[in-house]
Amino acid sequence: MDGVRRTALITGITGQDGSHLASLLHDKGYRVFGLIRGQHNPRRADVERDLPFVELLEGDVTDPASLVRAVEDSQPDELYNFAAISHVGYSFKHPTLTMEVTGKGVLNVLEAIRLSGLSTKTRMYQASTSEMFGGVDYAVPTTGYTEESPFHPRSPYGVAKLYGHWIAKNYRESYGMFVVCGLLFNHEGERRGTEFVTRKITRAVARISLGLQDTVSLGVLWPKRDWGYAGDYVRGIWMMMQHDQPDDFVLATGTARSIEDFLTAAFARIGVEDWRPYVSFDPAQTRAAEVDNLFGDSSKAQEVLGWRREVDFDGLVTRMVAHDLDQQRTLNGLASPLPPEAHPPHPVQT
Ligand code: G4F
Repeated sequence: MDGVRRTALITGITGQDGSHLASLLHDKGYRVFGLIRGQHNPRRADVERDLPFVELLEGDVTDPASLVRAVEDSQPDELYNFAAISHVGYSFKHPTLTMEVTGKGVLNVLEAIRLSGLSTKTRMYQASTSEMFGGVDYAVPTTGYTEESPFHPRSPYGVAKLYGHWIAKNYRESYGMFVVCGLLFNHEGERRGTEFVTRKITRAVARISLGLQDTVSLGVLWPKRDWGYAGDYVRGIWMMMQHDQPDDFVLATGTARSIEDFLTAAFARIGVEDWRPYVSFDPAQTRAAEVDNLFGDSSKAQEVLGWRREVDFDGLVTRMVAHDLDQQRTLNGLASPLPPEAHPPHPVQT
């Protein structure tokens, strides 16, 4: 830091990326504000407990006036827009709400910066996503999707994110605003919500191992995703915002693995070779359209920003299962037989 304390405003502070980024920015000496929704948000207490240094401002990305107030009150040097309905399956059930929050919410954030007269001061990060690439086979490059690949979203979530991506780029081009778009492939970890498949699996594996649960119900197991560690990706996001030019960057590992692969790796951590007896099919977890195969090429972020991931797939699965074993033991009053080396260090790496 240059001696002047920088200020950041994070929307989506209750989510995985908001949480990781708040920790990272706090460690770097930032003053951190978080936008929190609703009068009685049950997750407010979690943020106050886990991230006590975050100054909470009430507001909602669907409420433009509340955004203007939050931006004026915090005067951020950097604004990170993570607020979204981020569950792809949920977006099929609530497509209109998804467009309001995940799509139009981006426009509201951009306008709040502009109307507050902070277009030249505030840098903005827009959380774009690999879901925008979607699933057309002919478009899958052999080395993975890049910043130049065509988009073909396959869900209301993906379509809403694509609107957010283009309106962010439009404000960059039209008004010269410093708006960065990160095209992040799936990123997981101990702070991931249990509604997403990786954490649903690692939590279930821990509970099955401890005799707290017999099976886990999942949707289709063949889709492939490019799974990285959220702490690494949030560090990449911060690096994008420190670059001298606003730009688009892919963050990915470059390797696609199926949900079956993830199950094999997770169950292996508790000594189970054949996971099939523990997994049942739940049609409610399937989607009206599926994305078959997503993997990205992060060469640009590596070359331009010097970004590297530190946690590989095996390391990711190990730390998630170890964390969930620990957490389930604590929640259920069971003794911990884990040796110290099984406990991963603090998840955020700066
Ligand atoms: O874990 P998922 O829900 O993640 P998905 O759909 O890839 O989206 C995540 O990553 C995106 C980046 O590409 C983000 F933009 C997005 O916000 C989110 O973070 O599902 C992964 C795969 C899908 O193919 C899904 O059909 O797992 C399959 N799946 C199978 N059974 C399941 C389940 N997904 C969930 N959530 N729950 C299941 O029981």
